[in-house]
Amino acid sequence: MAPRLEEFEVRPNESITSNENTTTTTTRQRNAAAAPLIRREEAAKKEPQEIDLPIVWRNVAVFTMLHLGALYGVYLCFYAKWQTLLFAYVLYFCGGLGITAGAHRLWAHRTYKAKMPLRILLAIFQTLAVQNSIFEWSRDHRVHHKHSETNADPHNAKRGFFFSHMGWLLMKKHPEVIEKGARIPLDDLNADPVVAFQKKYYRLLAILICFVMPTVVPWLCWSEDLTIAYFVPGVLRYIFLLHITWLVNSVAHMWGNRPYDKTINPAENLFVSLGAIGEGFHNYHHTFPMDYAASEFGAKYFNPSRAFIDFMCFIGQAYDRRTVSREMIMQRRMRTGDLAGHSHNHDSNEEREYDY
Ligand code: ST9
Ligand code: ZN
Ligand code: ZN
Repeated sequence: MAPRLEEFEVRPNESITSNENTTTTTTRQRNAAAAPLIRREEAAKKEPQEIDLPIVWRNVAVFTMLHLGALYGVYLCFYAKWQTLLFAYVLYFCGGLGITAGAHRLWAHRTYKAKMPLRILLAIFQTLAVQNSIFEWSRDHRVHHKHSETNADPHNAKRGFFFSHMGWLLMKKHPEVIEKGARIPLDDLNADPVVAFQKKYYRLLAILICFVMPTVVPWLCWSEDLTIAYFVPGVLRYIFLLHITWLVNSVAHMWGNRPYDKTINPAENLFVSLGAIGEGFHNYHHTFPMDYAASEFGAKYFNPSRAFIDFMCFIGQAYDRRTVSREMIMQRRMRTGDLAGHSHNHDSNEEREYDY
């Protein structure tokens, strides 16, 4: 029988994979709660990596074409009107919010609740990013959290930088992704009519919102050349946002500080966060996935996605933001992380007043 959603959710004092009971990694992570920390390098040695899966040449061809198109888009930037460049940036930001505030924090982790108009807006933004439907994105992401850095992780960072960055989209999924993914509760996603509608018409919506609209708007509104409109706010903006998102799976799973949990790969990476509008604080996020801010800090360290959710709360479109108390963060740092630099990082003016 499939587990209930509540069983899948991770509480702050639990290891990310605390429901798992089959892999060496999980045993290690569970032990980490009580025993001295085992080094990540030691754990890596214990995990056999199976990488002999068929390449999907269709995807290789499509991504090659898109990347060539994006390069042409870079060249065309020099000939684009300023309105077109601004429009491309706005689309990048909106698509980013569709991933961070939408697919990630709202649908995959349920860190806050959103009313119907906001859910529709975020679904449009998420479609603009063309990173698979909300349903598929959230399903893969839940599997990623529950089975991080194992064969069941769709973009297992232990299979190397390229695989975790984009290689995982160019080959068949490891059977364990599908097998263990089938046990992940998805009832909430199936029950959301916005998610269901987007899933049903995904291909058509993706073409219209991600490629047709960005091409037609500059052409109609400020008489931009159609080729420039297609390659700059269309293809280049799309590929750029993809790479920024993928950096979270590759760079932020390899390099950075680990103040919250030293036993896991995800790290705090400010460089990634700057592009990923507040999603580079990945050690915090994997330790406390239920926090809507996906970071211990707000405005002090660039986090526009959190500001967007706060604003939506202010205008009554979002509510029930979930977060973690300072006390809990400190306890966890003492148990599995470290307190180095804490006094510098701690922003005493920033209350975590929305602790519920
Ligand atoms: C893209 C996604 O780019 C990017 C996600 C990034 C995530 C980042 C997370 C980081 C945190 C957030 C940070 C945000 C930062 C944002 C910054 C913003 C400024 N569980 O998939 P199929 C089953 S997408 C359970 O075909 P194959 C299921 O029955 C880019 N079951 O597997 C499924 O059927 P269905 C654009 C699962 O054949 C069936 O298996 N998109 C699961 O091995 C077959 O599934 C593309 O390029 C699961 N997890 O093919 C598309 N998975 O779905 C690329 C599968 O009908 N994808 N099943 O239920 C593909 O072509 C294929 O998936 C494949 C694998 C070739 C990769
Ligand atoms: Zn991750
Ligand atoms: Zn996440």
